[in-house]
Parts: sequence; structure tokens; C-alpha cells
Amino acid sequence: TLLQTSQQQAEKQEASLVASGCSSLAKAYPDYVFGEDFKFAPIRESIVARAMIKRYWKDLETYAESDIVIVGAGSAGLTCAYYIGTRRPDLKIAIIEAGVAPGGGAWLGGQLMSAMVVRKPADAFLNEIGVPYEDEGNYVVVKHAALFTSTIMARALSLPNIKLFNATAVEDLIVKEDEKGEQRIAGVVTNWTLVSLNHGTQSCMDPNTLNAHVVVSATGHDGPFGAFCVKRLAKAKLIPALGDMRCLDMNRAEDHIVKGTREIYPGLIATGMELSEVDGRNRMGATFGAMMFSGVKAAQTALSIFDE
Ligand code: AHZ
Repeated sequence: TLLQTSQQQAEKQEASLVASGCSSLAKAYPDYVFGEDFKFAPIRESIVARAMIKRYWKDLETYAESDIVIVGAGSAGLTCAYYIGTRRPDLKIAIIEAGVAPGGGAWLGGQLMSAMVVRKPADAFLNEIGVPYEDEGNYVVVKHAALFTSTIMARALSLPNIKLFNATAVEDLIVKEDEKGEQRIAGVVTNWTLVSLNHGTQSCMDPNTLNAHVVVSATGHDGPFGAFCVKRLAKAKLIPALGDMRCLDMNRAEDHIVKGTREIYPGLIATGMELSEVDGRNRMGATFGAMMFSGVKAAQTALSIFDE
């Protein structure tokens, strides 16, 4: 039956190739012959434009009212998105990433070397998403950090309830009174990153907004864009002054980041290295287990808000 099904699929593929104008290719992949008569199915440029525009605009419209917005698609943010997306397919999750390429600092290990070290017990998360590693006792090693990052990205982005808006920066937070009269985060203010980078050179280029019940901030430690949400909260005097990230100590840093992952302001959960800036805690350098488990804890915290 499996053979029959693939034969039927091949016949269907051939028929659709012929119908779409690829008669010279009327042979199912992978038996194409890329000879002189090779040609793609014809298309008009406006069809390509419309295929992108209508989906992007529909996504903007759909996610203007999200359940959860995750700011930053580094290792912590992507882990959080994957965890919520797989456990609660009914929740709409928007990820806002300032960079064109999602993944944050997780494309390489330390000092631009390839391997990614993950301390136990966070190997359990690698098992869940199916990333292979070498077991070295107290820690495991993924042969290339990009293998983890591309896998978590594929797992998260293939879920129908997750949309990544990359090349888009969060420029501010929405803070409103809730029905009990208490102030809480109610969403984020966004702009194209290239616009955000040019506010100093053009007169006011107003932003867009996304409302959300919960915002998870995963923007990493301080940097040109880093620690964005906690810096904004501190500047607006909604949380006390930041503690600032301390020097490197792997043991202290990783435990704290996971234990300290929490709702730091009503409606806003901080995860990953952004927390080291809030709490004045150490950095860990090139060990990534805490990013994964902090992302999981942020997801569990967000889900508990929905269960309230
Ligand atoms: O582009 C940023 C990156 O991809 C994105 N980001 C920051 N500000 C943003 C904003 N709007 C939208 N205003 C924004 N996106 O957030 C992402 C943060 O990823 P990261 O890898 O820097 O943070 P992480 O906490 O997921 O992982 C930290 C990894 C580190 S740093 C470190 C050390 O320095 O010792 N050690 C580890 C394991």
C-alpha cells in the first residue's frame, strides 16, 4: 500500500506538472532530467508579490491581538516559544526578533568555536527536540551550536500557532490598567529594525503595536538592543534600578538564571540572560543549559497565568 500511495503521488505530481506548463518535466521528482528543455512552472511577478503580501498582512492582523508575545529569538526565547506552542496549540504566539537572522548568540559556542556545551540535566530538553550529542558525564556536547539552533527554530516555526516577525524591533511596552485597576503589561510597540535604527536621522516615524495577555522578554544581556524590556521598565520606574550583569561564574550563573526566571512585572516574564541585568548576577559564558531551562520555566510561568 505504501508503494501504491507513492505511485499515486508520483502520478498526481506528473499531472500537476503538465497542467502547470512543465510538460517537458512530466516526470516526478527525483527523476527530473535537467536538460535543455528544463523549465519551471510559469509565474507573473505580481503573483509572487501578492503571495507574500497577503500572508504577511494577514499575520500582522491576526497577531495584532496575540495571547503571548516573545521578544527576542535567541536560545531562551525560541525554547519558550516551542514549549508553549507544543503544549497549548490554542494560544497565539508572536515572536518579535530585531535581527534578520533569528537565533541570537546560539549559532556558535565560545570564542566563535562550533561546539555547544549543555550542562545536565538540560540534556533532557535536547532529547525532547531530538538534537544528538556526546555524553561527557556532567555535561553533553552538541557538535555544532547551529544544529541546536536550526532544530529548535524548525520545531517552533513549523507550529501553526507561532509566527516569527523578524527584522522587527520592540521599541516600547504597552502598560495599561487591567479590569482590577492594576497596571500591567498589555503588549509591545514595534517598528522595522531599520527604522528603529534611524530615529536619529528622520523626524517621527511612528510605530505599530501588538496587544498580548503576556509578554516574555528574552532579549539577552545589555548591548545595542539587549536587555531591552528590563531597561525600559527601569527607566519608566516600574521596577527598581537594574543590578547589572556581574563577571563570569558558570555554576552560580546558570542556577540563578533558571531559579530567577519569573514574572518581574505584572504581565512581563523575563528569561535568559536579560535576567542577569535585572538581578545583578553572573554571566556563564558558553554553556547553554540555563537558556533552555529558563525558556521552559518562562513558558510554564506564562501558562500558569493563563490557568489563573
Ligand atoms: O536580536 C536579539 C537576539 O536575537 C533580540 N533582541 C534584543 N532586543 C530586542 C528588541 N526587539 C526585538 N528590542 C530583540 N528583538 O533578542 C535576542 C537575544 O538573544 P541572546 O542569544 O542574546 O539571548 P539569550 O538570553 O537567549 O541567550 C544568551 C546566551 C548567552 S550570553 C552569555 C554570556 O555573555 O556569558 N552566555 C550565554 C549562554
